[in-house]
Parts: sequence; structure tokens; C-alpha cells
Amino acid sequence: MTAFALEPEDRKWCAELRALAAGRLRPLAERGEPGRVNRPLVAALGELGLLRRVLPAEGPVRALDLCLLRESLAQESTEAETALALQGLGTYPVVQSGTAAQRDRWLPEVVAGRAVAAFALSEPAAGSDAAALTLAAEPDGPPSAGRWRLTGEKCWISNAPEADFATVFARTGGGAGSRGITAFLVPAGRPGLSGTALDMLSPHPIGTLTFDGVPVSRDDVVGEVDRGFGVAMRTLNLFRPSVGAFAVGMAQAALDAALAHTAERTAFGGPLKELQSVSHQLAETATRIEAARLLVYAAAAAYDSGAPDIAKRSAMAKLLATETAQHAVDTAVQLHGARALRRGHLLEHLYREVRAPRIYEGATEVQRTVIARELFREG
Ligand code: COS
Repeated sequence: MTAFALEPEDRKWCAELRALAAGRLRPLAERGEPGRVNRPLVAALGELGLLRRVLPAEGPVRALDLCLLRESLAQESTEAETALALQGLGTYPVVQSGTAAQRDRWLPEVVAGRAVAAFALSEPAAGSDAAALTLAAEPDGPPSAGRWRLTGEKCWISNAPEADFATVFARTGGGAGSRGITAFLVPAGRPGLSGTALDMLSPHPIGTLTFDGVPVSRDDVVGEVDRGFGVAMRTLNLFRPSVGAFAVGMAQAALDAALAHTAERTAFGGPLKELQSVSHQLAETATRIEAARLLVYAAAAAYDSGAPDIAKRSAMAKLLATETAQHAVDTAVQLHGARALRRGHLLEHLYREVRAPRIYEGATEVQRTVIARELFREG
């Protein structure tokens, strides 16, 4: 990729992805139950080789691939997009910091679409302030035994409680705040682990996980004891631009719908698009989407080249793209009028989908904090 454009083969791949999403994935998504894990859809993402592209067997995860996948799928099926992204988010900590045994056990299952992953960081009293989490990992026996029991609750966890495993961040207590947190790979079915599905505005599966003395051992530790906060933050550095890509995909779908509608719908003696108040809104929206897309691609390319300022770029990309998508979808709804609010309309769906990304993986306000801190640190 140059600074300003995708390579022709990337553009071709995106077109293929959109066709796959429309032809193969959307029908499966439509048969799913809102708010529940759609296992046939996850299996299809595996069979089509898309999960392998997110989590390659060899070499690093490529942020630009992840972004192009998310943007392209989002244009045709947000359910397929999010199912793919959540496999990556829950599994990437293991790819990045896990042991060979953990990777051998779970990666083949995840990329085949047979195992469903979750990323369990947020708690009822620790969302934006992730370092305030209190899920307790209490020693179970002498320190040399390397065993703990997890007690507490995780909340607003995508794919919970149905996921087959979760990367869980718990307080082992070696230090205060971000210093005493450890990441554990916790498979479903461990004694004391339960959870409930939450009925949310956002259409994808989200739930709670309750830990009542759940046993974990040093074999389950992802990375180092007391160094789990870094595992979470490095995961978010990769995934935040890709949330931006998801948002860009939704924004583009909304703009496409608005272009088609305003060309076809007549009012006041002609097509809506001939009203300058309409065409200027479309022009403004398209310009903002293009700016967001470029920032997402730039952040992804910076990630892939190992740039030092990735936390800042990643935050900027997520911030601009998710806020832009909210504006784009809202504008498209307004240009469509009441028909867009009818349950089942594409824009009614996007209106629900577009809200959560401004909150999850770091709310817009958190991204501003990250950016400001980096600016002062650089200064
Ligand atoms: N990349 C790599 N390392 C990072 C990092 C990043 N983006 N952000 C923080 N760190 C590291 C710091 O370098 C520091 O390391 P040391 O302990 O080795 O010095 C450590 O993490 C603590 O950093 P900091 O003091 O900045 O942490 P804070 O508690 O102030 O928290 C924010 C920082 C607000 C940025 C963090 O809590 C956050 O990202 N919150 C949002 C959480 C989120 O996205 N939740 C969504 C869950 S997924 S839906």
C-alpha cells in the first residue's frame, strides 16, 4: 500500500470479500438468533479461510489484512464481520503472549471456526478504567504450586457466556493498578464458571461471566504473572484501528443506501438528489468517510511496519472512524425518512450497530486520553 491507495490486488480481494459476504455469509447470518453466538456462521468463516487470514499459522497478524476484512464484511453483513473480529480479539492475546501448548490447543480450533473465543477485561465497576478491575486471583496452595482461584464478575463480554474459552484478566496482586493483573486462558466448563446473556441494543452476543472460585494454574497464564495489563493494551493497539475499519464499512453501506435512495425517490418535483441540501450532505458524508478510511489504513500500515507511535495512531483511527460512522448512518436515516426506522430495514440495523463501537475497546473519551498522553509524552 502507498500512503494514499490500496494496491490493485488488495482492492480485488476486498471485492471478493464483499461478494463472499453477500452470497455465503449473509444468508447464514440471517438465520441466526439475535444476541446469540451463530456457530454455523463462525464455521463458515473458518471454511472460507477468513479466520486463517486474521490469525495466520506463520508470521505476524497483519493489521491491514484485518482492517480490509472487517471493512469489506461490514458492508454486506455486520454479523459476519463481528463474528470474525471477536475470534481475533479473544485469541490474539494467546497468539501474542501465550505458550506453545496454549496455541497448539486452541488456534487450530479457532481458525477452523469450531471454537468460539472471548476477551474478558471489563467489569461492572471497571470499564474505561481497566486497571481498576477487581476479579480476584487468590493463591490456591503455596506460591510454588502455581495455582489460583478466580472470584468475581466480568460484564459486557462479547460472545459470553457461550464462548469455548475466554482470555480473562484478573488481579494476582503483585502490585497496585495496572501492575498486578494477570491474563488467564479459561476454557468453558471449568468448575465455578457461569454467565448470562445480556439483552443489549447492539445485535451481537454480549453477556456476563461469573467466577465462583474457578481453578486456574500456571499452564493457563497468558504471558507473565502480573504483566497482563500490557497483554490487554497490546491487543487493543491492534484491534482499535480494525474497529475503525468496521465503522468505515458500515458508514459506506449507509452512504451507498442514501445515494441509491436519493437518486430514486422523488419529492417537490424531482429526485431528492437534485436538492442541494441533500447532495451537499452526501458530499460531506463521503468526504468524512474517506478521511476516516485513510486514517484507518495509515494506522494499520504503521502497526505492520512496527511504528513506535501505534497507541496514538490506533486511538486516532478508532476515534475518527466510529464518530464518522455514527454521523454517516444518522444522515442516511434522515435522508430516507420514516422507512429507515422500520424494523428490518438496513439502516435500522446499522443505527443499532453503529452505537456500540463508540464505547467498546475504549470509548471515544478514552481514545482522546490516549492521544493526549502520547502528545505530551512526545513533547
Ligand atoms: N500500549 C502498550 N502499553 C500500554 C498502552 C498501550 N496502548 N497503554 C498503557 N500501556 C502500559 C503503560 O506503558 C504502562 O506500562 P508500565 O506499567 O510498564 O509502565 C501500563 O500499561 C499502565 O499504563 P497507564 O498508567 O497509562 O494505565 P492507566 O491505568 O492510566 O490506563 C487507559 C490507561 C485509560 C488508556 C486504559 O485503562 C484503557 O485503555 N482503558 C480502556 C479499556 C478498554 O479499552 N476496555 C475495553 C475492553 S474490550 S471491549
